[in-house]
Amino acid sequence: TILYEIKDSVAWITLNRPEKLNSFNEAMHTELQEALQSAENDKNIRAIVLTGAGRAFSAGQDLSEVDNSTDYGGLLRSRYNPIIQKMSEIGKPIIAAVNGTAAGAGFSLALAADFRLVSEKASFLNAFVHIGLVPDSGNTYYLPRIVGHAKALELMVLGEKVSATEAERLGLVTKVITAEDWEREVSAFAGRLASMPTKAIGLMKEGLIRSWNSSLENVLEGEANAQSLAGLSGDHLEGVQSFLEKRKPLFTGD
Ligand code: LHQ
Repeated sequence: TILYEIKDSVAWITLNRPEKLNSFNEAMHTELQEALQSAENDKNIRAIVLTGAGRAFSAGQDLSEVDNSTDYGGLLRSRYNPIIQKMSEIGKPIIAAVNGTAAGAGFSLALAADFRLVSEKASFLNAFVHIGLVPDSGNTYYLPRIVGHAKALELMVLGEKVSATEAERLGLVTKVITAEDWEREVSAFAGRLASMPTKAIGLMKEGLIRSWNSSLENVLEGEANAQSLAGLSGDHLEGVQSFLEKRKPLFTGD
C-alpha cells in the first residue's frame, strides 16, 4: 500500500491504493510509519517526498473500514497521531507533493508536511464536517497556523473544496505546478532541499514548533541552543569557508 524509493538523497514515499483514492487502512498506516522511520534513520536521505498514486493524494480514512463499533479516539492515537508527530520530529525537510485531492486526514497529512507542492489538478477538502466529525490528525494545530484562525474555522465548518489556485492565495501552497512540469519540478525542488544544510533545517523545524508554545524568553534560549548545535556542524564550516573563498557551498548534511 506504500511505495518506498530512494533516488539520490531523496526518499519518495507514495501512498498506493489508487482505486480507493489512497484512503487509509491499517496496512497503509503501518507501512507509512515504517517508511518514515526508514527515511529518518538513513543518514544518506536528506529530503522526503510524500505523494499519492493515481488521481488523488489521499481521501483520508477508508470509510468502508470503520463503523460505529470502531473506537475513533483509539484509532487516532494508535495510527494517525504517531505519523503526524513523527513528521514534525524528523530533522529533514518533508515535501507533500499533492498530486490530486487531499481530503479529511489526507488534508491533515499535507498540512503536517513542511512544504506543499501542489498540482494544478489538486484540491483540498476538510471533509470531516460532511460526515459529522471534527478535523483530526493535527488539522486543528496546523491549519490556523497556516491560514489564520478565521479562515481555518471557515474551511472546517463549511467544508468546501479549495482549488489549487485558491489554496495558493490562502498561503497553503509552496508552489502550484502544471501537469506537464509535475515530475521534473517536484524532483528539482526535492533535490534542491537535499543539497541544503540538513541539520540546520531540522533545527529550524524544531524551533518553529517550539515558538508556538513558548514565551519569548524560552524561544530566545531555544534559538541559542539550536545555534550552538548548528554552529558545530560541518555544513556551517563549509558555508563560511565557501563564502570567504567566494565559491558555492557543497553541503553534505554533516
Ligand atoms: C473512498 C473514500 C474514503 C473509502 C473515496 N473511504 N472509499 C479518523 C479516525 C476515525 C474515523 C474516521 O476518520 C478519521 C479521519 C478522516 O479522514 S475522516 C474523513 C474521511 N474522508 C472523507 O470523508 C472523504 C470521502 N471522500 C470524498 O469526499 C470524495 O471521494 C473525494 C472528494 C475525496 C473525491 O471525490 P471524487 O473525485 O468525486 O471521487 P469519488 O467520490 O467518486 O471516489 C472514487 C472512489 O473512491 C469511490 O469508490 P467507487 O467504488 O464508487 O469507485 C469512493 O467510494 C472511494 N472513496 N474516498 N475516504
